[in-house]
Amino acid sequence: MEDIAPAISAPDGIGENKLRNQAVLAWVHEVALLTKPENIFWCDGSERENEFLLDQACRQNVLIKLNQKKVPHSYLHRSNPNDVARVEQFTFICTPTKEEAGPTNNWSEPAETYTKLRGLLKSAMRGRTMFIIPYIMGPPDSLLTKVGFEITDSIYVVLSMRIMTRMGVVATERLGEAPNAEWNRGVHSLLDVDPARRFICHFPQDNTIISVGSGYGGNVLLSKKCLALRIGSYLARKQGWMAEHMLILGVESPEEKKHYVAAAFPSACGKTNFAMLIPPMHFKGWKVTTVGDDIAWMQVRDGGLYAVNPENGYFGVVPGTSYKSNPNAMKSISHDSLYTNVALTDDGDVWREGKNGVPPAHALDWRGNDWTPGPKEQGAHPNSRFTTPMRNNPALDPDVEKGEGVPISAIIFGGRRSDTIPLVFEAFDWQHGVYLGATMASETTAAATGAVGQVRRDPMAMLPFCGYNIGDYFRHWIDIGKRLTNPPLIFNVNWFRKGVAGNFLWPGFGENMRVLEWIIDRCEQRGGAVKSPIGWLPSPHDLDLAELDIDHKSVVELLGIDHQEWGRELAEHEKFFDSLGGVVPDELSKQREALARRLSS
Ligand code: GTP
Ligand code: SPV
Ligand code: MN
Repeated sequence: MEDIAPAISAPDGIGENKLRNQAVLAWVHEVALLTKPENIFWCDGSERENEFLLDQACRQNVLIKLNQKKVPHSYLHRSNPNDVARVEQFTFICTPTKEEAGPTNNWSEPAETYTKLRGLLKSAMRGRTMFIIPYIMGPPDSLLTKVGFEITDSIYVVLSMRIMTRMGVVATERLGEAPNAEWNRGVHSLLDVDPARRFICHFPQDNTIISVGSGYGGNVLLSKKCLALRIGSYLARKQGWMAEHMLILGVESPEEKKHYVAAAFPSACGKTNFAMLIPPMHFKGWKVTTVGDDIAWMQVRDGGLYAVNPENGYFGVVPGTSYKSNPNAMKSISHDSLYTNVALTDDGDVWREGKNGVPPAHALDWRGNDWTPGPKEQGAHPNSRFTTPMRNNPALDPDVEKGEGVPISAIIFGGRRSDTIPLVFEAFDWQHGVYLGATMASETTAAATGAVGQVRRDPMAMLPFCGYNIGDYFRHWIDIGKRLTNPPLIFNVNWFRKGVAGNFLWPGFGENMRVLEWIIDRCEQRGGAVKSPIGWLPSPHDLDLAELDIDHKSVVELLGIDHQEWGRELAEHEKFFDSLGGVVPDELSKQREALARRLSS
């Protein structure tokens, strides 16, 4: 598949500049002088523009049109096989000092890095079209909403950004002409898609992102991890709000009492699935709605925490998504969606591992090679993704556009842990909750390049996404807690605990409603729990397990605390804090000591 498409000539009325902000115009001019594109295409976000670009992308083999009867208005993209996931080792935070980036980030000196990137970008868009994408992150009427511009030479990026953000005129109008308005500068070029020239660089002080050498989602849809999380978290601390790697869901009881919950799970650990949960039959009258599936921007108001989803679409994991596991996602991606790196059936449909039904006898795999089902090669890449507008989601929350956000009753941390961590438990208070987040760990997944299945500490699921010193980030969490007179309760969950046979003990997906109900009960001060050394734990009868096919022994195992495992866990917490070289706030070290005392008493 061609990564790099030749320049596009647009018909009249498409791709023309209508922007009047001189600061943006000057920056675009400067980037054009450096990258020397064949032409410049200003995106307005219109339907006509989208149709034109989709058609061009198909002509250039950047997209393959799928069977329009099976998946209407949907397309397949194949990225370069060397470029299928986020690249944490090539991701940099370029603050004036290394200390500002902190112990968990790759740091690179700003002036040197700009020089290096300018060298790589020199004439990089020769013969190509330079697209300018104006976009906003957040509902149009939110105070938290940010304006961004992404310059890119990838038509796939343009088409994806149109789904993932509110793009076009809405952004240029919001920005206006003020020379000192706050807006994010994003520059992306595919270059030659060579891992040796792949760098994702953030300059928080300049509100600037430069990404080169990749065409894969998380590296190039600069609105998402780069702006909404890395630059976002930096701005959030400075401006007194929070930018978190969290889903946001609404949960309504049969009595029509509604709560909102935000949950931070690391990449490919279940956020999209939890955000789209459909309660099992037994939970008649309960309803779960999605506000967001990946990112939450939150602010303190009247002593409570309020969240908005800055995004406009979902960039979700395809493998494992089926009518059994996630019907809302299946309905969402049944039309008007982009698929990246899945298998293509002979009749123009998409296929991937974990889809219901029998695999096709023959297909083209994610690389475009002939493929037949078997144990050897997977048809879809494990990190294959869908890009779909949130408005496709049948369970979309009605308040998703509400600028003031939705009130958060509970925050949940969770990871992929085969052992040690119980199905669910509750922190004693905010600071203990911050400790749970700061010490959480998860087995690595295919969402980033590198080894899969290794337990690593991933504080608040933000290890790859915190745009500044993690010690200051922990401090920010503690400080936010001090401003909350009505703080959300904090919980920890683990859907992935395994039995001795190596099987998941918990059925997960829709059945996670049983855990969610307990969490809501706790928020309403009626759920039962026992005090344990690690926090408030439900006993088996505190969870509603009616009509669930699970044996009592598994439930006891799921909720159990193994002192030997916790001894090791505690040692890992200490090792992790020590590895951060003294930046951890005292409050959290004290939490660790208190945990140690509780475990040994
Ligand atoms: P990112 O988009 O990378 O941030 O991922 P995410 O956190 O949104 O994860 P997602 O919901 O896409 O799930 C990732 C993988 O975990 C998929 O293959 C799911 O099928 C699987 N998964 C999600 N929820 C559960 C669960 O409750 N139990 C089990 N066993 N697997 C789950
Ligand atoms: C993640 O890895 O957490 C994702 C996918 O949500 S990406 O946008 O590629 O980062
Ligand atoms: Mn994510």
